[in-house]
Amino acid sequence: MSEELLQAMRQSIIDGAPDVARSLAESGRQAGLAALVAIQDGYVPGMRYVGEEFGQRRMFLPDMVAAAEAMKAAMGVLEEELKSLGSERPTAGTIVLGTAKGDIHEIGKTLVGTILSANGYRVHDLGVDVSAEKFAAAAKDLRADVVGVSALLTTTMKGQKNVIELFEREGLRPNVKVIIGGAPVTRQWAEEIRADGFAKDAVSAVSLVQKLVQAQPVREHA
Ligand code: B1M
Repeated sequence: MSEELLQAMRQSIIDGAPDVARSLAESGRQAGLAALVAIQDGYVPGMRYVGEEFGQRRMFLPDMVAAAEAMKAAMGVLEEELKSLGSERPTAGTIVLGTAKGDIHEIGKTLVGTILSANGYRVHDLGVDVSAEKFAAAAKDLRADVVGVSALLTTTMKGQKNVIELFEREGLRPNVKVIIGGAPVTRQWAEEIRADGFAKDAVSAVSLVQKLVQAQPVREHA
């Protein structure tokens, strides 16, 4: 049953069918299918397929837009469950999150934020197309422990580098860890630009943040 459901979820993204995607997410909830399984094994493979087909010019921009709408419809249902996964833990740390300058892909970044919130972190999502200056201002204002920069385009990965370089120039690095992620991002890129860490998906982003926040020195308060 759950294999069939996962397959239907994948297909609803390929078809760009928000109503179907939403109703399957509801069926999954009723059947006790974990939200993360629905996302990772149902909807995301559909997104991956659409991306590959787009790359091969067998699907086009409107298909990607429709797939994203379907994904967002499903996430609307599943986010409630993801948020409730978290316990009543005190805040584990403050995270500023956003997608790099010039990049409007938001689904993966939003998912990372939801899972971090569910794990007790206070997450400030700056949205998409965020400049290095905006990341720096938010990190200072909010006294962030970790700043996360998502990039889905090879051309916008340089926005991640810009954030790190600005943080270095402004002397923010000792107090604020900078992590990066997104489909084209690799460990090698993270090392090259001196990021504090890289996570390949939302679940590994949580363990990375946990490790970094635990290792943070105690801050001096002005
Ligand atoms: Co675009 N797009 N897109 N797109 N899009 C990709 C990324 C692409 C790989 C498709 C392809 O060609 N095969 C390709 C990029 C090629 C490249 O540079 N390597 C591409 C392109 C080319 C473009 C445009 C340039 C197309 C055009 O206009 N001709 C354009 C660019 C717009 C811009 O940003 N300036 C564009 C536009 C769009 C839409 C607007 C139509 C739409 C986004 C809608 C939205 O987000 N509201 C869209 C979509 C949907 C995709 C694909 C199909 C799916 C992305 C997605 O949501 N995946 C994508 C193909 C693909 O990725 N395979 C594609 C699901 C999501 C859950 O996964 O985002 O990878 P992901 O996030 C994961 C991990 O990466 C990780 O955790 C997440 C959850 O597990 N992660 C992090 C993400 N951020 C993290 C941050 C972290 C840690 C982990 O720490 C900070």
